[in-house]
This record gives sequence, structure tokens and C-alpha cells, in this order.
Amino acid sequence: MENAKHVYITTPIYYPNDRPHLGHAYTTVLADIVSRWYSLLGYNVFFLTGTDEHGAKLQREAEKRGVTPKAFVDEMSAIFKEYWSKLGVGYSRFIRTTDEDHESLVRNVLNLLNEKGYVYRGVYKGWYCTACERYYSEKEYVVENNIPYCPIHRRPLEFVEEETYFLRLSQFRDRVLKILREGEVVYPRQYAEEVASKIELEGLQDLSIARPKERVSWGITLPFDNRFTVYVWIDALLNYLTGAGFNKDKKHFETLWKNSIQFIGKDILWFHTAVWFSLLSMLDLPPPKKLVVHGFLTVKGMKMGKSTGNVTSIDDMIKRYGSSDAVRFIIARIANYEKDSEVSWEIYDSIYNGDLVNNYGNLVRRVTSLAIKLFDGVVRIAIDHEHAKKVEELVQKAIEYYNRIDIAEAVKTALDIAHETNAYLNRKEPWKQENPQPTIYTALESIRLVTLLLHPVMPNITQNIMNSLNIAIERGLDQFKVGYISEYKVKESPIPFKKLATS
Ligand code: ME8
Repeated sequence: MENAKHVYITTPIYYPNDRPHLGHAYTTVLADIVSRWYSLLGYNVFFLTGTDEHGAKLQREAEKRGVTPKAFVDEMSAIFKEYWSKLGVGYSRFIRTTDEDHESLVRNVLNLLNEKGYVYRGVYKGWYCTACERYYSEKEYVVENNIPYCPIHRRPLEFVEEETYFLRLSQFRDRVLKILREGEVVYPRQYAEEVASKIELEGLQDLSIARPKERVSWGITLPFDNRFTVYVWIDALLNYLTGAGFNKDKKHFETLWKNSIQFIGKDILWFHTAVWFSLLSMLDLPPPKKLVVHGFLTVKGMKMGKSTGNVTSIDDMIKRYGSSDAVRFIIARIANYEKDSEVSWEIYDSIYNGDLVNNYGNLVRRVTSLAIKLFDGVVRIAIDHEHAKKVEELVQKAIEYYNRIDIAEAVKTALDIAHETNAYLNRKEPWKQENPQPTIYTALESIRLVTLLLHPVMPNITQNIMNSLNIAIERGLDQFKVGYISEYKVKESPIPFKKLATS
């Protein structure tokens, strides 16, 4: 394993103030698909997700319910785990910011930042959104009837004036701009440009990183002044270091960090660039290898969110499409980094019916039943080179998309193979051929390749299909060629996707 390639994948750690919804599933499933893709290629993958458990937002939510914050986050983080398990999310660690190793890392890092002279005392005055856990400047908030509102949640901001400690982000303005403008970290690039222009326009201000305990008691005590707790965003960002073992095994940490791919929604772009890149620089660490940013899932143009009250439930999705794999597939198909994506049952139904039932599912059913009918399931190698060439070109294209983390295109390309193969069968009519072996073998190989390509997206259903074909899923790129299997012994002809009950 010494020479194995490594990859470190992270999702945001979510506020466990309520159960996760489709918006949280969007990021987590995309990150899981990329983890599973690298795993399929034979990489050593460490996949981190978890919950962000401190701060005013969680403290208030617990108070509202009349329970202690710890009891509340214990209950809610378990619910997040349950949902990720329902959705087949195979994380390596579920980190909680109340975990002992994380709290101790936060204290160590804050002491270090203080010793390095990056921290100073001061007073902060500003408008705060508890739902976002951040201040908004005059340029950022929206004013209605003379009242400042949060630009994301459209709720009135709270005015806060308090003693605090600041982190000297302003010193890192040029460094952050360099990473944004010259590096290839932020993907897609439009987001790098967005943050760079904001910094150029408004500057990079020092960040208030402490909260007086009278206001926010639910947090990690500031190690050099116990009247304060650490600002929840600093606590939260550092989870990525705890998860990679920064305070345990420096060498392993470096290997992981060099190969890190971080997934976030665009709402937390500023924290994951301006704040995060500065914080990493203060610790003499490079930025992550990739920061993949996606748009919002919206309902009538509004960001789906608990505070807005327009969430799509993960349970409803699983119920409607019959399996978590189908939900994962829909998420993969609609994945959009550049733009927001409007939630639509009409579009989701048509993806399910068109891609899964009529295209991929139908192909699997047709070819396996022909193999059983014509050959008793035993089909030896006989390649139809014309179709094989077309399939292999599409496989290469899908692999390239995956390697660029372009999941939606990778999936669409895999579905193109199924589509081409259905058309190929219609053209060749193997049931009328004298020697149908090359057609059936090549069609079986096409199914195997589509199934492999979709394995990261639908781990269970693809595994079942491979079982019907009597084929093991291996690790590595060798298996991605037509002709890899010398003999098929098809066991059964499955119907992997049931038609939607029409409402
Ligand atoms: O911000 N569309 O947690 P959070 C797309 N704890 N993605 C969405 C979404 C939507 N409508 N709603 C949520 C926090 N998400 C902090 C993060 S990380 C160090 C700390 C996803 O519970 C998306 O990934 O508000 C977004 O960035 C994240 O959930 C915000 O989750």
C-alpha cells in the first residue's frame, strides 16, 4: 500500500439543527460518487463528512426544544448518519466537532496562531445572521424598510457589539488572490473570479474569531482567554485537518492533504477560500488540491433550506423512485456546478423513466434474456469490432469526465453507451441472425461497461446486475475494455428498475 495513490475527499460538515434534506444529500452524494470512482480505480480513499455542532444556532435550537446542546447534537448527528447510510454514503469517518481529538486540535491551532502573532484583541460591531453564523457588511446585506436583512435567508440581521479577538486575514490578501487567480484550486473558475473581485473591491478584513461566553457558551473555550468560545466557523473549517490526522501523523496528513478534493455549495465559498486559504497559510499549509463548488437546489428560484421552509425530503425521494440508488442517479444527472438547479418532479420522473427504466434497465433485461434464450446464458468471447470501437470511445470519454469530476457528463456518457447498444440490437436483430454470438457478446460487454461506469453512482443496483452476469467488480482501469471477459455465464435476467406508479 506504500505506493498506492491516495485521495482525500471532504464534504462540508452540516449544522445538525434538523434532519438533512435533498440539498445536503446533493453535496454528500456527489462527494461519495467521486470517492467511489477513485476507489474503483484502485486509489486509497479517505472520505470525510460530519456535523458542525457548536455555536449560537445550535445553542438556540436546543434551548427552543428544552434540551442541552450536547443531548440535541447527539440525537441529530445520529440522524445524519442514518440518512447517509440510507443513501449508501460510504464515508471513512463521520467527524463531529464535539469529538475529543477535534476539540484538542482546535485549541492547539488557536494557541499556535496566537503565538505566531496572528491574533489580537478588539471590539466588533456589526450585523449578524445566526442562520449563516456570520456577519454581513453594509455592501453585502439587503435593506428593506431601513432594516438590514440576510441576503441568503432574507431574515432581519441582529446587531452585535462585543469584545472579541481578531485573526489577521488582511495580511493574506495577496496570497489568497494569487491562489485564486493563478492556481487551479477552485473549480469551476467562475467562483475564483467572484471571490477575487470581491477581495479587490472590498479588501480582506480581519476576522472576529471569538464569542463572549455570555452570548455563545456552546463552543470550544478559547485556549488563551477562557471568557470566550471559538467562533464556530474557525472550529468548523479545522475539521478538515482533524479528519486528515494533522495532529496525529504528519506524514500521512501531508499525503492526504496534497490529494484533497473538497466539495461545497456556493453559499460557503467565502469561508472556504478567503478564510480557509488564509488560515492554511498561517499554518504553512498549501490550499487543497481542488475545491469543487456547486450551485443551489432551488424551489421557485429560492435556495432550498430549512429556514426558508421549502425542503424536499430524502425519504420522499427514496419512496418515489423505489431505491436510494435511483435517487443517487438523479442527483448525479442534475449535478450542476455553474448554475442553480430547480427541483422538479417532472424532470426527475423523466430522468428515472427515460434513463433508468427505458434505456439502461431495458437493455439489461433484453440482452440477458437473449443470452439465456439463445445460449443458455453461456456466451464466449466474439467481438463485433464496429460496435466495440464506438463503445470504447464513449468509455474513454466517460472516464475523462469522471477524472475532471464532471459527474453529470460522465453519467450521461455512460447512458449514451446504453442508448447506442439498444439501437445496435434493433439494427442487428440478433434473434434473426444465424450466428448471434458476436452481437450478444458485444452487447453484454457494453452492459458490463455501463454498469462499471455507473457503479460509483448506484453501488447496490450495479452490484446486483454484475451478479446476474456472474462478473466480479475489480479495481483498476484494465477492466474497462471490450474483450476483457472471455466467457459470460449469465445467471438471470433482472428488471433493475420498476416503472413509476403514475400519479
Ligand atoms: O454551512 N442546494 O452547514 P449547512 C445545494 N456548517 N446545496 C445545499 C443546499 C441547497 N439548497 N442546502 C444545503 C454549513 N446545501 C456549515 C459548513 S464546513 C466547514 C461548515 C449543502 O448545514 C451545500 O453543500 O448550512 C451547502 O454548502 C451546505 O449544505 C451547507 O450546510
